[in-house]
Amino acid sequence: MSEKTPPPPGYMPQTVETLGAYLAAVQPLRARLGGDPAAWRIEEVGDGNLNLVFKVYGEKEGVAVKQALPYVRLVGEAWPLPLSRAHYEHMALSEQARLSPGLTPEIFHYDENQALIVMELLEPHIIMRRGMIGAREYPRFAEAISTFMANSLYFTSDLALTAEKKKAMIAAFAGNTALCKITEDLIFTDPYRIAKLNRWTSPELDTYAAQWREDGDLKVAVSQLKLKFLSQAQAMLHGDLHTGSVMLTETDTRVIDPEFAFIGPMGFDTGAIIANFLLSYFSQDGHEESPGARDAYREWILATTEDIWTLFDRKFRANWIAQPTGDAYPPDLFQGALGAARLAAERNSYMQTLWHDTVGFAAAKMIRRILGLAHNIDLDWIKDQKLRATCEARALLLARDMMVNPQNYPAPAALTQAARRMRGVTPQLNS
Ligand code: SR1
Ligand code: MG
Repeated sequence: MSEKTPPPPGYMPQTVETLGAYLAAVQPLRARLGGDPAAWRIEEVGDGNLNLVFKVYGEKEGVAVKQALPYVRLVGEAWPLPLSRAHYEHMALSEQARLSPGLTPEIFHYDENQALIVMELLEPHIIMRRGMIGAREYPRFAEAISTFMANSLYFTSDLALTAEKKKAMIAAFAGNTALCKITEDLIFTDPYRIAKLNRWTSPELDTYAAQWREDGDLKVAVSQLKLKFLSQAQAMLHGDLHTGSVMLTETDTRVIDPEFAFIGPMGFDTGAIIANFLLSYFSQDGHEESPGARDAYREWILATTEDIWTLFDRKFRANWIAQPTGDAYPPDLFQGALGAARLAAERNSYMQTLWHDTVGFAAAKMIRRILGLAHNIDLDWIKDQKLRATCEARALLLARDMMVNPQNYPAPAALTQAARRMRGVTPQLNS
């Protein structure tokens, strides 16, 4: 848990009663919203774990407002959390917007002292996780998220940046330690030990939770991933790239909420999105109207999982080939046909390593959503507890194998095939 640092003088958490006056005092926002501020409609809609989120509707336009609280909203004031996360979010959002235009919300206003960002109101977009619970297909998503990841990861890596710029970026994000610590604890540590905040579907999954705490191979594997997370400053990460951090329609995708941004291993971001697709896949049994009713949707999820990686891989390599501007792999060392062939082979090896990291980090993210503090509504909303535990146990079993035996998953098709097989398994549950 973070030390309690007092909020800066003047910091005030907004409410639906106070926000109108705040926004009306910022002339460009007042003009954007339009009309009489007293008539603006304001709703608090935050359903995430950390912050306040408001929708504000003026006579002309609407805006979204996100404000950090000095504590973790999910847990309360007993868990202080620095407001500086809004600073890192703003910095990451600005960089992501530059690298992937049109794939993030536009920022209209940032107030560092209030830890408050005013941005584009995304409507009729919805949170992707909710759309997937409702079996909605998003035919453009793989294209959009692969572009977002290929650009934000490639162009902030040593493949694209000079060492000087890369080190400046590491320094700029180095202070986001409290948010990194949440990840270090909640994803890489707590699910594998007795921790006060852990929870799982009990008693059905009690034996799994106990086995996961006793599993030496798994604890070594997750510790290796944690070490990568702690030490591998590969690129600027979103840091929390799950389907709750995406708002979209069938034709427009936006990535939101990069407050966990820092310079870390790329597979942590690519793994996050794959993990959440696999969790959605396993959860569909708990949401379908009758057995088999969502077979086609399940196949859409798996096909899209494969597309996400395939498109990402293609775009990342294309960036590398077109713009090898970084200090890594200096073009001078790879001249001529022989040099080009060596570099091409090295690119293959780099992407294979990144895929294996993706599989490992995806596994860690699946396990934390089932045995740790913060769960996903994809699974939590399954009312039939036994059915929920069945879906969760399948995800746990696949995740364990992904983490301990990544060589079983040389390509995305091997992963999706394993998911299909695992769905056919009837797990043992406690009663
Ligand atoms: C205490 S914060 C729990 C989780 O919420 C965020 O979305 C991150 O995933 C974090 O791990
Ligand atoms: Mg978030």
